[in-house]
Amino acid sequence: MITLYGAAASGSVAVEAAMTLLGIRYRLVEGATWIDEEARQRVGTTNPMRQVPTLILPSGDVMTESAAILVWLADSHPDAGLAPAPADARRGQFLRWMTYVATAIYALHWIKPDPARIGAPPDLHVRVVDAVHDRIAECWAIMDGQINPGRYLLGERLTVLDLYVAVVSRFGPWRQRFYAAAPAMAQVVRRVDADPRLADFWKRRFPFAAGWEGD
Ligand SMILES: N[C@@H](CCC(=O)N[C@@H](CS)C(=O)NCC(=O)O)C(=O)O
Repeated sequence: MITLYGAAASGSVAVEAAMTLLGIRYRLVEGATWIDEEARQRVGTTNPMRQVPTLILPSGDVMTESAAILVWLADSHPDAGLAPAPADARRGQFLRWMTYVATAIYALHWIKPDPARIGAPPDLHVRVVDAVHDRIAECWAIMDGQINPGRYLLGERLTVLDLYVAVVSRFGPWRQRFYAAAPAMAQVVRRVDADPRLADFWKRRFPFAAGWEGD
């Protein structure tokens, strides 16, 4: 069985959502790495980046990087249609936006738990986090201006890109700001939030608690 180092309300939730849709059973090692040193140390024994999601495959291979994990899961289960196949005309855009979310947006979150990680003095931490949020909102807006969603981001079928954007857009600067920055994608993430196949899953792993969308 696959072992997943993950955490509620983290990027691992996108991977867990994909495994849920694919009917893949996994053993979860829970730990909020961004606030819990013990959780960082635990996952650090297999992933020196000390981050979730980290997967240990039945072969013993370690798999990290949310975008790569999502693409790999989708490609390993082609009948489920969670990614355009390599020969599909939408494949290029699929890879483009999976990589963009990982690099332009998700990677910035590493700064936020402790802006001293990029050398910012304590009196500037709030300003740094605000600037990170501004940049994330800008990157969502740029993506929104370049993508022409149907029911889902790449057309009429849900792909792992939809799961990825639905989850990462719940992080700061939170959904209200995402809706304003990315009105076209806003409709898609609301559809993914409401997917009946994931209703119980969202409740457990990224609950829509009061105020979850932010101001
Ligand atoms: N490049 C990694 C980033 C993963 C990541 O940033 N995970 C966060 C949780 S959402 C984490 O574990 N942070 C730990 C830390 O900040 O030290 C990926 O795409 O999977």
